[in-house]
Amino acid sequence: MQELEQLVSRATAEFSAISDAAQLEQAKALYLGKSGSLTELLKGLGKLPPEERKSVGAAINQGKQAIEAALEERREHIRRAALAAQLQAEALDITLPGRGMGLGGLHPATRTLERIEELFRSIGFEVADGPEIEDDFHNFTALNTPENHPARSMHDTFYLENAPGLLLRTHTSPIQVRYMEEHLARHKGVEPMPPIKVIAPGRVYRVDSDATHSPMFHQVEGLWVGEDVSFANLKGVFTDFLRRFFEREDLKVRFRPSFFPFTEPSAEVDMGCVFCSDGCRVCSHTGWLEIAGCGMVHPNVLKHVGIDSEKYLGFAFGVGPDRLTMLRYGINDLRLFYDGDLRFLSQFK
Ligand code: 2NL
Repeated sequence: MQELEQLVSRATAEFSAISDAAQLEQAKALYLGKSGSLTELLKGLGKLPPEERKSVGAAINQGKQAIEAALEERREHIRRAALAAQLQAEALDITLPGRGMGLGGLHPATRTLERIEELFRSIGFEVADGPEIEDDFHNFTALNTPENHPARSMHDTFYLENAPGLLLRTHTSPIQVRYMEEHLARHKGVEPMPPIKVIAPGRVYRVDSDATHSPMFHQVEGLWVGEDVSFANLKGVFTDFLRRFFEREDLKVRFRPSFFPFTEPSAEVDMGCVFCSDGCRVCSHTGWLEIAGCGMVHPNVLKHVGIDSEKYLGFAFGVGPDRLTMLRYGINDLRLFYDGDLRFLSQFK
C-alpha cells in the first residue's frame, strides 16, 4: 500500500514537471499503459489471497483515479498555457496608427490649365471642349491650311488607320471652329451677332519627341470675335494674362511679326526671361522667351464657319501651357511631365 502511495505521488510530481503535451502522454504510459507500474499492480491482484483482493483492488483503483485526475489537470494546464502563448503571439496592437490613404494631387499640367482657365473666366471668356480625334475640315481646312502644307503630312500628324480624313488634332483650334459653328447656329438671324469669347484648352498630338517635344502635349488657344476687336485688344488681353500668370506686374512682353495660315497679320509673343535680365542659357542669351503665337483671325477662317468677315473681326492666340509650367516652376525636361514618376509629381501637391 505504501508502494501505491509512492506511485501516486511520484506520478503527480512527474506530471507537474512536464509542459509538453506529447511528453505528458508518454509519461502517462509509464503508469497507466499496458505494462505501466499501476497496471502491473492490478495484474498482481490475482496472486493475493482472496480475502485481501477486494480492499487492495479498491485501493489500487483509487490510486488509478488519483493519477488520472493529476493527468487531466496537467493536460488542462498545458492546453491553457498553449492558448495563452498563441494569444500573446497573435496579439494585434490596435493602438498602432494606420497607414493612411496617401493623398493624391493634380498633375502640374492640370494645375496650369486650371489656372489659365480661371484667369480667362475672370475677364468673361468661356472654356470650351471638343474631340481629340478630329476630321480634316475642323483641324486644317477651316483654318485656312492649304492641301500641301507640311503640317498635313504623315511626318507631322498622326492619322487614323482605316479611317480616311480622321486624325489626332494637332492644335485646339478645331474646338474654336466648332464653337463658332454652334454659336452661329444658336444666334441665327440675331444682328449683330453676340461676341465670341472663348478659350480652348486640351491635349494635342504631333509626330515629335525629344527633350522639349512630346508626341502628346497641351495647348490653350483663345479667340475673341466681335464687331470691333483689334490687335490692340489682343496685345492688352495677352500681356495682362502673362503678367497675372507669372505674378509680375512689370513683365516685359513684345509682339514680333510672324506667319500662321489662320491669322493675318500674325505675331509671335515673347516675354522677358523669368530667370535673368540680360541673358542666360534658358533664353539663349537674348533676355527673351518665345511663349505664344497670335494674330487677327484670317477672313477665310470666318468664311469657312459662315461668319460675315466684312462685319466681324477677331483675334486669336495659341500658347503652350507645358512650357508656361516649366518656366513657372523651373523644370528643364518636358518628358518629366509624362514619365509618371511620383518623386517628380509629388512636388506639386
Ligand atoms: C502657336 C500658334 C496660334 C491661333 C493659334 C487660331 C484659332 C482660330 C482662328 C485663328 Cl479658330 N487662329 N489660333 C492663332 C495664332 C497662333 O498658335 O505657336 N501656338 C503655341
